[in-house]
Amino acid sequence: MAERKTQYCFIRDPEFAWLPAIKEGNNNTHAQVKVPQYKDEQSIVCDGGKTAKGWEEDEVPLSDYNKGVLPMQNVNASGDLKSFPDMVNLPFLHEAGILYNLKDRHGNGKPYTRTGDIIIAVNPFQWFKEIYTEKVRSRYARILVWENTEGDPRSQMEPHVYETSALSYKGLAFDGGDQSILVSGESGAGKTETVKICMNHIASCQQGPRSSSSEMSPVVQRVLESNPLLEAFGNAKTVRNDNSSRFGKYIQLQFDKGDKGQQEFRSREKATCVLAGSKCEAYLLEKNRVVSHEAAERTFHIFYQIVAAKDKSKYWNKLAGTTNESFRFVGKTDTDTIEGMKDADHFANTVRVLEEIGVSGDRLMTLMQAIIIVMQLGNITFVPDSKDDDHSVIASQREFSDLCELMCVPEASMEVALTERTMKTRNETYKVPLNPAKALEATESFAKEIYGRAFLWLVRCINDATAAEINYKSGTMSDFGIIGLLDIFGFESFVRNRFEQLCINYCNEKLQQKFTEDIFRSVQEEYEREGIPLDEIKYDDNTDVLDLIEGKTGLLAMLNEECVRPKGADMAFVQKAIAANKKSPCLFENKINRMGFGIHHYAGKVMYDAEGFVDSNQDTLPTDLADAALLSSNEILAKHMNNDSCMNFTGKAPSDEDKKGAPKRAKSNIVAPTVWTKYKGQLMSLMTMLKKTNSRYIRCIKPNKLKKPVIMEHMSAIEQLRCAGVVAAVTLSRSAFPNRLENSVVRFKFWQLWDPDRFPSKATSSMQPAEKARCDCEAILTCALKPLEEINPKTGKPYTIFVVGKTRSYFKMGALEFLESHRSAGLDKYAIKIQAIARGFV
Ligand code: AD9
Ligand code: MG
Repeated sequence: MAERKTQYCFIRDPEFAWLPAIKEGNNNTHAQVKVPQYKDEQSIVCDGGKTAKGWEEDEVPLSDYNKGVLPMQNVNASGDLKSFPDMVNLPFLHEAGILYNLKDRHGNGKPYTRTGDIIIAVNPFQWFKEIYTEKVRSRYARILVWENTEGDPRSQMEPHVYETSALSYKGLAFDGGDQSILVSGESGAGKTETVKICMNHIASCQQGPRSSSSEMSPVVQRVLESNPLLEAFGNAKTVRNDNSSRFGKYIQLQFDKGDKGQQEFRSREKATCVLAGSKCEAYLLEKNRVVSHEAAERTFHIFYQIVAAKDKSKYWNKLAGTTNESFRFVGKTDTDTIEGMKDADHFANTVRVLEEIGVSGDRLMTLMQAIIIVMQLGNITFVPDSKDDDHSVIASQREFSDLCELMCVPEASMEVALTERTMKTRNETYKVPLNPAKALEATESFAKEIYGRAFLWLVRCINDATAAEINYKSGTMSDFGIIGLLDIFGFESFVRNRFEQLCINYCNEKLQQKFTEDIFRSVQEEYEREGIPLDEIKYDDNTDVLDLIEGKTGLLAMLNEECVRPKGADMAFVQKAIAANKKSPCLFENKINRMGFGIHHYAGKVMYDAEGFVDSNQDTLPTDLADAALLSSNEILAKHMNNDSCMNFTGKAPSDEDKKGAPKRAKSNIVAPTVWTKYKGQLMSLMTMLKKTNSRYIRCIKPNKLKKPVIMEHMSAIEQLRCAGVVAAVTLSRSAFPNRLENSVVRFKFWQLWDPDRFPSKATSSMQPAEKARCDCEAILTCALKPLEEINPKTGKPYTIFVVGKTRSYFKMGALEFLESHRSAGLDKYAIKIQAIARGFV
């Protein structure tokens, strides 16, 4: 019988990243490749050329094989692509294989896919209620937490984020160590929803297999309800997501693990690992959104909620009759409904939950009035003084009087604070006037600061109401464990990237470093389990980029240095940073824009525009405004404005000694740590916390920008997989042996390439089936891959082409392709099957 020459493959495409194709007529230099003509997104299905007229032919040089053509092996007899719930089982685990596997599952209503221990969650943009039912929830908890099963029970279950939550709970309850779930992805990919799904599940896991969530304890309820509250104040509608979190958060669920002295809780029957509270840490609230947002977007939800509230005049009588347009910072919006609920109804819910966590009466008034003060600040306008253009006067007198009344601050003090700036040098203190533009800038930074403080105040209130530490310290709780859930902005690369993007990407580099270390560890563990030598694995880490950012002469140090110079400038920062990091392979100059620079991040190149870096990094409130705030009767303004902005990153206020030694800046006389210093401190403590936990990863993918079901945009999906480190993880786990197959599959597929007389198997009848399969594979592969054998001149021994582990066989590049191409020579697939059955291999 003639040798079968048709092979399925993926070919690179500029528009669709990879397209399924058929490779035919293999000669030694070129392959004839058929690709589908119709590049219509919806019509691309791997139909193995079933509709022949839809395919065109192309000559592809075989030298391109590794660049432009990738093997596709998971095709069934009718030419359809077979998808795998766990991508570890994909024989060829490359970018194209991952893409089409996810696409196929996404198209078939399966949002979750596994790659080893990582869950990839493709946002379905439609709620599949049936996969989140009580029954499904308790099934995952029962099988993964409570039942004693042999082997990995996940192999029998559809991948789900419930397995991540269940395994985390199990890890904490039975193995004892703290756990974490790190969720990442771009805006709108589904991070926040995923965290909520996991939190709900964890809260129900503890109740054991038999109880139902209708008996939810008040602690659990409070912990779960703190989510919508944070969303009211920290989320906003953006073009990418109607309910976009404009801050990062790390929620630590705290569990009472029972008596420390007794280890009994580790046994399933007596497990007492009960959710006792939670604590939340917030990162990088997007304060700029308070003062401006794109026309198609909105500011934070709470502003619309207050304006829409039926009883708004309760919080300030002058709100009566106002609309969104009455406030410059709020303005026109094309929607009054978020996640299917009207702003007014959201407000009623916000107030209900606030009251539940103890923010009621005067405290509720304090919070709402702080928000209204922010809104009112946006209505203050300035004009030049008729006598001097450099001075400004308040133009919106009535609005201003209302503001002062609301703040309970004398008008005269407030006016001076908004229109003048106090400067201090070593020997004297003097005031300089602000022109209208500068006065407006000061007003806006005041508004941003008040909002930021109100948000942190709220986070503190939530923590006070939900944290279990108080019980712990008071002795009612003796051992205390944690499952942390991280919902943090993914890697960002826009047309124009600013200081905020650098902060976000720095955070992602830190997390990537941990991710790589964890993946490396899991690969090590797999190899150990399979009995394979470890010296084969090599991987690239991102130490170079982290050095460039946080090293001694790195960007962070250079920017901070520039911020304490009297005339710190963005341009000087760029030039110094470039000069100090000439040797860094990750930094590059922007030849066109001297204010620009580029960084080779792990996820790709990003060009930054340093304009505004020095200012953004300072973000300190002028003393005049901080002092005016102290006069206010509103607690958020009076107590929480000044002291926190002077916190250094260890959390302590700087000592007088610190202040003396710190360089003075003419622009502002507050010596405060920069935004970056504080942020770095926060990240360092986050990383320290995470390092003490056993981390699991969920990578969220946004399949399309239209936020529509079913559609998968290839280019963007691949980009996200790369940014999420999925491709890197796969590359790392497959660096030594790119392809793998289960031993039983190897034996079934390739036995006909075996000459048992020349290469006898060491299997004996007394062996267990797995051991037998292993021995057979050893013999089959030694025989079948003989033609590829090459001698290493240094050792005189053959190079390794394959290794047979306890359950899987691992192949070097090209070996599996070789086996596949020789597999069916001389036999058709039915004959193979019949003979395999006859030999007892199936
Ligand atoms: V952002 O960085 O905060 O802008 P997230 O948090 O990644 O973003 P979010 O969780 O808010 O995205 O999800 C965006 C939208 O996708 C939600 O409002 C839902 O409409 C939709 N979504 C997310 N996850 C699911 C899901 N598992 N099933 C159905 C989902 N829809
Ligand atoms: Mg979110």
